[in-house]
Amino acid sequence: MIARAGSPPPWDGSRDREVGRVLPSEGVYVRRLGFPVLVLGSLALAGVGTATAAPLAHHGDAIVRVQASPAEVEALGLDVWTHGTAEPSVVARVTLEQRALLDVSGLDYRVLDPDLGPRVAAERARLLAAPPVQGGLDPGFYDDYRSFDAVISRLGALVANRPDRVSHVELGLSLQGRFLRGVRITNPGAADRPVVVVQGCQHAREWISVAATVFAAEQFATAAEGTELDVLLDQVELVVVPVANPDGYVHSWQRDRYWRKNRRDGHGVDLNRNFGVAFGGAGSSGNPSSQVYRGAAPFSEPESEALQRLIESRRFAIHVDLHSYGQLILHPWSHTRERSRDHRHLSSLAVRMAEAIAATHGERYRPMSGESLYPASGTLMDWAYGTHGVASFVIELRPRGGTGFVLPPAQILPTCDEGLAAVLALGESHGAAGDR
Ligand code: 0X9
Ligand code: ZN
Repeated sequence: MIARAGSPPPWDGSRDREVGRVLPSEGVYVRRLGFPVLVLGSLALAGVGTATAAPLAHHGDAIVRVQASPAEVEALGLDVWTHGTAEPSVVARVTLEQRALLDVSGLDYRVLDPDLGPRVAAERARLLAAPPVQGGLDPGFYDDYRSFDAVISRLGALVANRPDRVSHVELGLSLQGRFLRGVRITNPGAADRPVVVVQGCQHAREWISVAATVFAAEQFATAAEGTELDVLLDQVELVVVPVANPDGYVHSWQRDRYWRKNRRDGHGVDLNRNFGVAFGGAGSSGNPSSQVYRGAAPFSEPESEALQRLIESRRFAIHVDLHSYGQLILHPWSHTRERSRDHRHLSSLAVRMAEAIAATHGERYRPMSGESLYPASGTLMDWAYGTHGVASFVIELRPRGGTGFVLPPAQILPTCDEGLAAVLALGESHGAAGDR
């Protein structure tokens, strides 16, 4: 589907009932005096995405499994999607032009999906045809993926529904001026409860991480008195930030379903390589066109800086960074093979989360250290743990492989159940152990 000139772009969420702003394009917005101001000439800064540019069809893009290291596959310019856990192989997206490069590279590869085009088109058509989500706490919210504006609206509905328990957390603005917003949820009472932060969507295309974070916030926000979740809210304070990378998320809806980074200068920075522990090390790149481009310096991006400020604002006990895909629970370290000082504790928490997940829908999530999957430097998990002693985890949600980032909507709610089960297991183990 191509956006018609003069009509709202199909992906901006403007058909959703809004509490927040409608962003009619990817232009740079700033909030001054409480209202949004479009900065003229901003489209150049925003890169290729404009309100009227047609979404990329991804026709002819194939998914391949290459018998090689992530670094070798990255060097060919392919978009690495996930990694084999048992064997050194990489699943990557390859365009028709890149396929020729791959053919002459001498690397062994197998085609898993010859053409992503139909899947991308089907998802787009479905979202365009879907009825607009209703306001309030309409349960239909989880029937499909939701735009950035619909997510912001939903957070507003949570606050409106339980103002005694839920309040907004403002972390600042993204590069293009969108809200970096979360919610704080706790029961009235003591002010010094340990804080648990759950955040999603550092990576734009990982849409299920947005649904899962909103769902977790909502289950806690609306928990009835005396339930397990309510009792936990007497003991901890929960901060939930569903979209850590709003500009990338909007770009992924409007223009390129497989966009990963933020929108810095059009090429973007991988936020999860932009943090200040092991910045510049293995599994990150200094090449702006790389999918793991680390940026000019640690915290060069407003989005990572906002998360830094959040984590430094309080004594956080636990951090969960939701991603997709692969069905994995990763604990520190990400950047080095060395065991972390808390390896046994962190890996046992990861195992507990995996067990709690399995108990919901029988799905297996594999616990392991980040590095044993592949090295990644400058990650949020390593920084939160390494600098602030936060028990930090990455959960790679569904699917295990298959459809990759485009997870069928029927799997949204079950995956949300899994994310919540993991958070609950962590929260409870923390309450019970009382060790941080
Ligand atoms: O590479 C990342 O940033 C994360 N995976 S994703 O496929 N969602 O991009 C995981 C980082 C966790 N650390 C390691 N795997 N080392
Ligand atoms: Zn990710």
